[in-house]
Amino acid sequence: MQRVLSGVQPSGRLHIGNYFGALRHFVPLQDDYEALYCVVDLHAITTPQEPARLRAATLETAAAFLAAGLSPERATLFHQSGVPAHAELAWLLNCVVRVGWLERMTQFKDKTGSHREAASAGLYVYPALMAADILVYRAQKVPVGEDQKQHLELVRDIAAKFNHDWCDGEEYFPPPEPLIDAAGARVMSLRDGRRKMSKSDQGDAACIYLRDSSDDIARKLRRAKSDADALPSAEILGDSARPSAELLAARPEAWNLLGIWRAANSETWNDTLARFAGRGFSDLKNELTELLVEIVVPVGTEMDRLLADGDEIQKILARGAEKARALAEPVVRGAAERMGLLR
Ligand code: AQP
Repeated sequence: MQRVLSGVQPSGRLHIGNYFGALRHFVPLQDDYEALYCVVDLHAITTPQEPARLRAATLETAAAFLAAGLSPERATLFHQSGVPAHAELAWLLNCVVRVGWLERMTQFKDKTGSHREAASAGLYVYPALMAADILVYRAQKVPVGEDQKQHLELVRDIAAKFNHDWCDGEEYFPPPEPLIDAAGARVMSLRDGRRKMSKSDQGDAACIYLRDSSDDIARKLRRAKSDADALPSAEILGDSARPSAELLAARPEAWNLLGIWRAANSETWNDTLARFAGRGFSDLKNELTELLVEIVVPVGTEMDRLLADGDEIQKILARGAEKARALAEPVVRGAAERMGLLR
């Protein structure tokens, strides 16, 4: 059975972007793969985190895994810092990855903007830790959003260089492949359709969180940014199955709300456009509210139930970490030996 690995940062409250872009796709994979899903707390601390909030967000992220439908019996659910082999292999890989490669990573540039000098070194070498997360399990498949494709390419480069430099060409680390779901969505902020919906977004109105109530969802969608035109019809796509970058740039808020509908209803762009063609934003917002309440509120309610007993979640993570350590430790040992480190 092939192995998949993916992670979510406990850097804030989980939102519908995390759900439609990641969690919902994780669930069916647990039946077809040996699946490992981790709460990547070591990634979260690459930006400042308040300790009590980080602990709470770690439990909340694990609760979201479970509420979305992941089963601790079928998948290994754990917290990254519970498996020290991730950090250990990350150091070895820091000595493999080239600065020139890291310099090309657009996420670092996007996240730091003009404050590059003040960013943590951890944020800069984040891709080496991501490489370790995957390679320490020799995972063959990695479910990622479009935004992570560049990092995964780098992971493949790091694996190839390690194999070449230290293993006489033996494929010690298999090159992992992305699993990008065609129905996957990139959900944008409700306040600015050009920016990604993000956990670390300041202000509540830009995100629909998984634990939002139906009133919160209705209010946020009512106030979501819109424009003055009627919604487009399917003809605007031409021969393409999805809106082009030009279309997205011209009406980012319209495409975002339509895209959330499409993802939530698991349908094609053509079907979504056919449904809303020529109608106004208020119709879309009303129908989207109903649909999201139906999907999101049960997930949030289950998260609340699970979080009422945080001990149980901690036990699940601890058991998962124990299983993950048993897989990861021999791999990091083998890598260290190949590099000439005494064991
Ligand atoms: N807006 C989004 N639309 C679709 N998918 C998304 N993901 C995140 N935001 C969106 C997917 O969720 C998974 C977990 O993401 P992550 O925690 O590793 O970090 P991220 O992508 O940086 O998520 P955030 O919410 O934007 O967090 P912060 O604010 O901390 O940076 C990934 O598979 C990601 O593709």
